[in-house]
Amino acid sequence: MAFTLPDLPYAKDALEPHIDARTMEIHHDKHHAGYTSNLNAAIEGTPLANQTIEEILAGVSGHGAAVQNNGGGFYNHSLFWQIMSPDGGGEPSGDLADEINRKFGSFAEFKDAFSRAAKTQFGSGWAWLLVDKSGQLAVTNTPNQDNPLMDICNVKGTPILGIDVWEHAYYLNYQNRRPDYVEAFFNVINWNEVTRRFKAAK
Ligand code: MN3
Repeated sequence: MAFTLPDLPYAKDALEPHIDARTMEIHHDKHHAGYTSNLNAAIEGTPLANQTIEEILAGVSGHGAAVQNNGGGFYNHSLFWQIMSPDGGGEPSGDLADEINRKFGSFAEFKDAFSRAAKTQFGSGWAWLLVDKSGQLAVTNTPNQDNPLMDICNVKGTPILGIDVWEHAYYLNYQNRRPDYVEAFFNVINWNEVTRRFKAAK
């Protein structure tokens, strides 16, 4: 069973001025489409073709670089589009807000930790907020298209929020100013979707 490139859940210009339409177009239609088709090519005719993407990533250490890079790229971008929204920004409420305050001290301290993880990831990669194996919130970063679902990741768990810090995610609008992109990202975070993923992961 082949994986399918998901549609963007909003128009390509919906996240402007924070993320520009041209970046969204190339990012979704070229990069994410490429990861999806390359993943399908890598698993075709293998036992992995009958697994979910989560199952594939959980055993990724045994599947080779093509599955690791493209499987991660397929999953990460599918999550990324969902956890952004033109109606996003602000702060979470309810149980997720309580858990963030308990774990990080305050929303501001969480934002600092997540932003630091995004800004200090050397080269291409992602920063994550995840629910770890003990049910605790954690922040981490990963190189390339790795993510916390992978058995090779140091901090394992279920990602509920992620930011793509590959240059293809921001270079047209922000050039080398990754910190400005990270700051702008907070204006489009879909906390309703992050909360849904938090509850599902607990
Ligand atoms: Mn990307």
